[in-house]
Amino acid sequence: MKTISLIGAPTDVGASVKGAGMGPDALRVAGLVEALQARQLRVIDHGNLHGPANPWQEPVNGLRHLEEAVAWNQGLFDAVDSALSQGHMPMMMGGDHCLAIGSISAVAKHCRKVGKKLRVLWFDAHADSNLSSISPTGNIHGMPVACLMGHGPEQLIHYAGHTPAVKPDEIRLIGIRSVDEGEKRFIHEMGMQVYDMRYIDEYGMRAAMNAALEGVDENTHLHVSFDMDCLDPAIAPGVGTAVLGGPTYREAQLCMEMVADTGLLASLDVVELNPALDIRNQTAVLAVDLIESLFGKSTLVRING
Ligand code: HAR
Ligand code: MN
Ligand code: MN
Ligand code: MN
Repeated sequence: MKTISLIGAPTDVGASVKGAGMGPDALRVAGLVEALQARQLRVIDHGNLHGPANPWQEPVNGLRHLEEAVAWNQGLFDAVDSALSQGHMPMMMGGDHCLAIGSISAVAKHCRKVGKKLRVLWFDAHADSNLSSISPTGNIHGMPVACLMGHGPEQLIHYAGHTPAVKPDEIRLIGIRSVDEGEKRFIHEMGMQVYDMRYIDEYGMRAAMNAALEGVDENTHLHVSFDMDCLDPAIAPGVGTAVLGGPTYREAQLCMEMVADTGLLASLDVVELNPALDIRNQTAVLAVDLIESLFGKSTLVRING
């Protein structure tokens, strides 16, 4: 029986909209633990990590709340590292997306140790590939992809023990539709593979997911980093930085189902859920619904494929 380690990281230090810190509890209220148990998974809810409060300051040298982001990511790195070394599947409940730095750094360390290939599927409206020198906001939740690829402040790029934690060909960005000019240059320089909304409009979600999953095999550790603002705000209003034109309910379900079909999911982040902006917890309920699909709950009527 698979064991899921739920790790709550209740902070919004990486954002400039308040409220993502309430995400972990909103997921619990929406029935996350029960839903996973119903999928025949053993669940250990480790509760919420502790870390510094949000000091609510302006950016310094292009970075807002660096010290606080470093502390939260260290705590999360340690928690995910410990879950993986016990053979559990870590599920990080954010919190804002800067937390993926600690979470995925621990996953990258684990992959190197056990000799697995890493593939990160990054579902997001944003590219999260900013640098302090080009970010329009200084918000660190706009920078985790760059940090994981070794481009970021010293304190955020060495958790894994090898830098970069993630190589450009180990990550795929999916659902992207809000990219800053500097990020576009960075993405091209890195040679990252991006399945943006224009790609999804033209070729469909099935083609995008097939392309994003190309090359994964039994020796791949598949990590999903799911930013709730990836989804169209019509179905997911409870996020701090909503962008029109995201995947529909069915397109999102298809993504989850195609990941489930690989049988390779090995770690997960669910981030940027902002209960303060939600309507009767519907975005958290949707997150739980999508997570069920990620773990194999299917609407398929076909029997034996
Ligand atoms: N690109 C913008 C910035 O860097 C907006 C980033 C918003 N990020 C998230 N995470 N919500 O994806 O500030
Ligand atoms: Mn994000
Ligand atoms: Mn986003
Ligand atoms: Mn260094």
